[in-house]
Amino acid sequence: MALDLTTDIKITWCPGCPNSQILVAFRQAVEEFVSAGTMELHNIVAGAGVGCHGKISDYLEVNSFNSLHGRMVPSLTGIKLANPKLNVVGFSGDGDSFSEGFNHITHAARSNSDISIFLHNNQVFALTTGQATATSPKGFKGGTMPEGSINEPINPALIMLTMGATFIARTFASDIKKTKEIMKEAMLHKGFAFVEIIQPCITFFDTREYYKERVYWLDDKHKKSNLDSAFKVARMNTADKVPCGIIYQTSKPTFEELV
Ligand SMILES: Cc1ncc(C[n+]2csc(CCOP(=O)(O)OP(=O)(O)O)c2C)c(N)n1
Ligand SMILES: [Mg+2]
Repeated sequence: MALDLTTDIKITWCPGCPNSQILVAFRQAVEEFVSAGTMELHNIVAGAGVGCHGKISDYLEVNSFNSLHGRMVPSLTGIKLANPKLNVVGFSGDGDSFSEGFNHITHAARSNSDISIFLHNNQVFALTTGQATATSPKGFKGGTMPEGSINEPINPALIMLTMGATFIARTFASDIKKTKEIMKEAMLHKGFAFVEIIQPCITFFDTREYYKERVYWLDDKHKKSNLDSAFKVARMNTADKVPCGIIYQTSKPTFEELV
């Protein structure tokens, strides 16, 4: 019988929210791993932060939990350390990990903890109705910044590269197949895997057209093991084009192996 990862809980995301596409991509990734015998369902743990993205744990029939806002990453590193057999993934938000919990994600990347983080980057605090986060563009107008954000945005992929993450990718939620494939690569990677998922917030910051025009997929010409090329690509999302795909991948001992 096909694996059913749906739950009875009513989905309360706005109709059309790309969070649903991320949910489908992850369910498909897990279904494929389990049916191929690559992973056992009871060995998968999915943590979630606080925000619209965090509701994903309610809609997944896998071992899952909600952390405190910004504190999901250290919970995951603890889980992985306690039971290294587990495949540990976390769904986070740009507010959750790049405003509130910034110290946790950077240090987990630095120590190469063997977990995967899927960042729902909608460039806004969505659940609390549209304030600017650390990834909102300069000039972004929201409840707390009616005259426009005065700060330059943080570039998550670039930060992760700088901090030493060993797998860094960017994907666009509307491409479910590519998102699923990248999630699978991240979960198979040994070490800290970071996936930035561009997830336009259709209610408070609708960037669907903006990204549709700019997203392109890296091809074989991009050497993902080359750090200089990775830096070049990671920086490019402030320009007219937004490169997606696996930006960087390397191998080094994990936190769990070293402690
Ligand atoms: C410690 C703490 N600070 C603030 C909040 C209020 N809060 C709840 S959700 C949220 C926004 C989350 O934004 P993000 O992580 O980007 O998730 P999104 O809703 O955009 O998916 C905030 C600020 C909280 N619950 N806990
Ligand atoms: Mg957000």
